Amino acid sequence: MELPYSEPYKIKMVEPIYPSTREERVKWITAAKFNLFNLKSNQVLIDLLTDSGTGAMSDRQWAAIMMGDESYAGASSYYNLKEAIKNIIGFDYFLPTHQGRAAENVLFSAMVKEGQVVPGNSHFDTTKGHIEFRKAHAIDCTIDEAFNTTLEHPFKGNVDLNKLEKVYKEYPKEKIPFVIITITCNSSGGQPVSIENMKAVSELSKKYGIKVIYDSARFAENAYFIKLREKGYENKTIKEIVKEMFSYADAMTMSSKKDGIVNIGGFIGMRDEELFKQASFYNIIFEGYITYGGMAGRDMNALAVGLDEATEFVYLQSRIEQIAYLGKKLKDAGVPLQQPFGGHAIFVDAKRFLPNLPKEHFLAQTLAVELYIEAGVRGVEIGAILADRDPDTRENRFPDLELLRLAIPRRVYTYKHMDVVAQGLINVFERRNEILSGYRIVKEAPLMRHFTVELEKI
Ligand code: PM9
Repeated sequence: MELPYSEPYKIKMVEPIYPSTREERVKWITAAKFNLFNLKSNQVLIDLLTDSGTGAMSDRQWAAIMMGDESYAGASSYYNLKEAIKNIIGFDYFLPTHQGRAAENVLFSAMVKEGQVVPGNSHFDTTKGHIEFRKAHAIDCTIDEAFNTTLEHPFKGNVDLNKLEKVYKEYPKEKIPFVIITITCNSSGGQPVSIENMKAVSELSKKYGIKVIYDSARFAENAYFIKLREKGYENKTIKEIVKEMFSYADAMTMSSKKDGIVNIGGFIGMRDEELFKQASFYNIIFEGYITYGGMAGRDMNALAVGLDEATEFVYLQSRIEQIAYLGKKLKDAGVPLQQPFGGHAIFVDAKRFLPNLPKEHFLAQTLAVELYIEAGVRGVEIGAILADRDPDTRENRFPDLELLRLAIPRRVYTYKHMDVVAQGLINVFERRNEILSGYRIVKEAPLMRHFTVELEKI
């Protein structure tokens, strides 16, 4: 009989977590105005709020930290990272930033102007925020299949080429600074984009003279799905697939807190020297000198190692299989999920979970609060609160997908933790008919309201 695989690491350091009672959790979440971002971390048993910056670094990464060069200019850590980006991703030019949205801020300052449109596949909220902050508009061109959570499709992150070409025909090229492809596509459920689709977007965009940018936070997970699902890639290494993926892009933004397996950091990768020069100007204003851009030398060193580790098959297999284990347990119990399972998270379909509640009750948020009260598990809403208001009409936007995301930090939790998460959500599912109302907003910020929103029970 074939042996099962196991995690390709053993644990050297642990951090205690504490259980709490249901009564304590009700008190804490009420004081937090039903916004899970307002909870203290010690009020949470299993924290699936995000997989961003929450991973466990390896001994190689900690060793690299000790070798960090903190010189203001020209640090060896910068050159280590530059070399890793060139070798793994393939871009000649790069700028470090303190995290992903900072990379967006710098690059978009150089590229996006008021009145422009930026097509893409379900732009992430910070990406959309940085587009709308510049009084430009994000246009969603994701394939329709992504919005039917019951449909099995190998690449639900794909861009619909007809939708994209419609944008290219409707607007002059001066109005479209670039198309942005998010790999994997977080907002549609951690779903991958195929190489075929990346290539087709690149060819179409070349025809219309439009640049292609990747939002690359989970690029390695995307490559893993390509290896498993796309014909012709089964025998290629993850690193070979990554190189090909990026060969179809002109530039990239990166939140290194995800597939860089570091706690903080980001960068912009570029092919074109002229764009690098323009972006460097904004990097110096917003982030720091071009050879550190908001990152400590030690963190750049850890990131160089993290990029290498994240693009190894055995690491990706253990990560993505753990998520699938959680997904399968929930699916077997009938919990409605986005399928196939995502690369970094399980996305629970709150519309199908709570079909009797009106959308104005913020279904995914309601579910997130219920799961926290049930089991001390913190997930995050990817739904109408996150979708924010329309910048023109200021009306609430109710997206097609109303999801509760359970994002799994890298190399942090065990299969036993997954059992607790699954049972907690299954318990909520079994009493779902007793959930008769959700929440209304009492206070919100003008942009990216989900971080600080205050709610009350309806
Ligand atoms: N994503 C996430 O949890 C962290 C912020 S919301 C709790 O999924 C993509 C695809 C992301 C992303 C962050 C960013 C921004 C850009 N693109 O958080 O600024 O998923 O490093 O990256 C989060 P930073």
